[in-house]
Amino acid sequence: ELEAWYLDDSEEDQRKPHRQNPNRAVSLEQLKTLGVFYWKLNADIYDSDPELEKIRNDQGYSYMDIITIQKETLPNYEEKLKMFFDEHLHLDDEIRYILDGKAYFDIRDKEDLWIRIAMNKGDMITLPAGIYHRFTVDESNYTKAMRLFVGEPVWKAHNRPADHFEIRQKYVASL
Ligand code: KMT
Ligand code: NI
Repeated sequence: ELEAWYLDDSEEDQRKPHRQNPNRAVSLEQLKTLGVFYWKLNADIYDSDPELEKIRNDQGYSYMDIITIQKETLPNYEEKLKMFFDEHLHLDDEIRYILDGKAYFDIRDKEDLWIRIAMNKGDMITLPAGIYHRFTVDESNYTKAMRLFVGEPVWKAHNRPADHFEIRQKYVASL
């Protein structure tokens, strides 16, 4: 089961959990109302998993690649982490499947508050086009993730403010 919570407002290391005290948990139901969808898969068999195949077919996730986010293997690691943690949106859904390690996705709720989603091995989510979000590794500084996309991938991130995009207005109207 996926775990999510409202972030505290400390400026400390982004890789820390940043839970409030007491913790304010966010349910999968709440995430669904924001357009976030979740699957739990067996990451040990990702390259021959019929469940993953079915999701990819049903959702049209034709493209996939694998990114390993760690200092040793990702060129310009610190710079990229900083980029990923800048609040942004995309014009398409962001679909990520954690194959190993851990990571956090932060998303904005309807009141513009930050929700942190803890992603562990086997967790797959889609963030809807137009939602403001950001990404970080946790204190283990390591995650291996599959990136999926409908058709040819567009990685372009539009940093906030990006409210003029039609997809943003469509997303806000859907809430
Ligand atoms: C994004 O756009 O937020 C990302 O691509 C995050 C890093 S991929 C696990
Ligand atoms: Ni993104």
